[in-house]
Amino acid sequence: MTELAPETRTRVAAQLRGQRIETASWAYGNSGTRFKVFPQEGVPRDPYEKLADAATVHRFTGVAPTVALHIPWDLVDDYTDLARHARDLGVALGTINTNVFQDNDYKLGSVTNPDPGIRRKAIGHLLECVDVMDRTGSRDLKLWFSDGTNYPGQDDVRTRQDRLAEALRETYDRLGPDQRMLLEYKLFEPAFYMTDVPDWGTAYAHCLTLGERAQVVIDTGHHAPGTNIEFIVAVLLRAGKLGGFDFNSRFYADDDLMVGAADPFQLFRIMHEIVLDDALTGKGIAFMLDQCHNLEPKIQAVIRSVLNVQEATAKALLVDHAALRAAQLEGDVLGANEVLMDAYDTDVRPLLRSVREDMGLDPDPIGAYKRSGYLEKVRAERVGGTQAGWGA
Ligand code: PSV
Ligand code: MN
Ligand code: MN
Repeated sequence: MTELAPETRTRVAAQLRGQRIETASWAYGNSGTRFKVFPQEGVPRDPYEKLADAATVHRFTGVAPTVALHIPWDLVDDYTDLARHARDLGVALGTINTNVFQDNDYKLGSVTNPDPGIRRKAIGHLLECVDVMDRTGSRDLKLWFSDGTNYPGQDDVRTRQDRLAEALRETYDRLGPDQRMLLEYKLFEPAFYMTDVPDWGTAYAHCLTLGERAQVVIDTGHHAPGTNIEFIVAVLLRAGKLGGFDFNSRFYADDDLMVGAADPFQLFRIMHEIVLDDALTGKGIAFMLDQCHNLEPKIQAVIRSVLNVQEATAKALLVDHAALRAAQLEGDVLGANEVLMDAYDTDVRPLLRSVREDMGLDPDPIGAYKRSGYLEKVRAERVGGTQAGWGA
């Protein structure tokens, strides 16, 4: 690697030290596909143990201090106590994810269901999740609806949008002044003909009507193949409506594989837009992982994912913005592209190792985790770990 100028190194290192990545409680539990869940030894038996695994990821990476919960997958009697437990472990509870997709009642939809009684039940769950946030101190409520239809004519698209708008309004109005609503879109699945929130445009339109604290969340696995996700990032940033990411990677559909595994260049392009907007820290964007580790060891996979995000970020931070701008203004098509590729082609691993040393961490988080004996310990202690909830 060409030596970095000392001032570049100092600037990039400071940004990398300040970066925050939120891990998801469900990544630590057993998961699989609709064909099979292959159980792993040592997986957590309850939300308390999931937090212990998340704290382990934070211990070795130093940049993953919060954990997203999914309600009711992470059902406990006392969320204040769970928040205290998280603090004792050196982490905090993060985004609260709602679940209005697993009850039999939701066969024809949750908040867009034709039956007003079922819509009331679904809204009730969303409001309960805000109660949970009050106890956990979480800032963000993340909404993803599996609602949609399988056949043309099955239900009326516009009426369903009206029902959705009503539910979002009631939930938004229940939020405290420091709480936000993140609305997630997904092209298809489980609905195969029409999804009620299929794309960023629909999510954006609802958020715009709701108010400032309603923001769009981009799950990188939720688009048609070939979609230019960094364009969506840029447009939402420009509009002040990007609330966060659910990071993962995909080859086909919503694969939920490790972020940066399938297309590290796409992740770099996304992070480049973030860096261009100076939105890595301080603008409230939540950088979350939404992944399932069906085959690979889970804690190690989450650590790997955090490192993948860090690597893409480090490369994005190395883009020479002045040179890029100059080439763009001169109409130097290849020159501008070369500026980006120079940054992308830089081996940032030595830089990240030294940043970790500056933070008092082992420069090799995966090696350090493996040497720590944590997995052997939990394998011995935990018998009969729980399902993540997903792919059951
Ligand atoms: C739906 O596919 C989704 O991306 C939502 O974020 C859910 O909360 C999550 O997956 C569950 O894994
Ligand atoms: Mn998601
Ligand atoms: Mn998904």
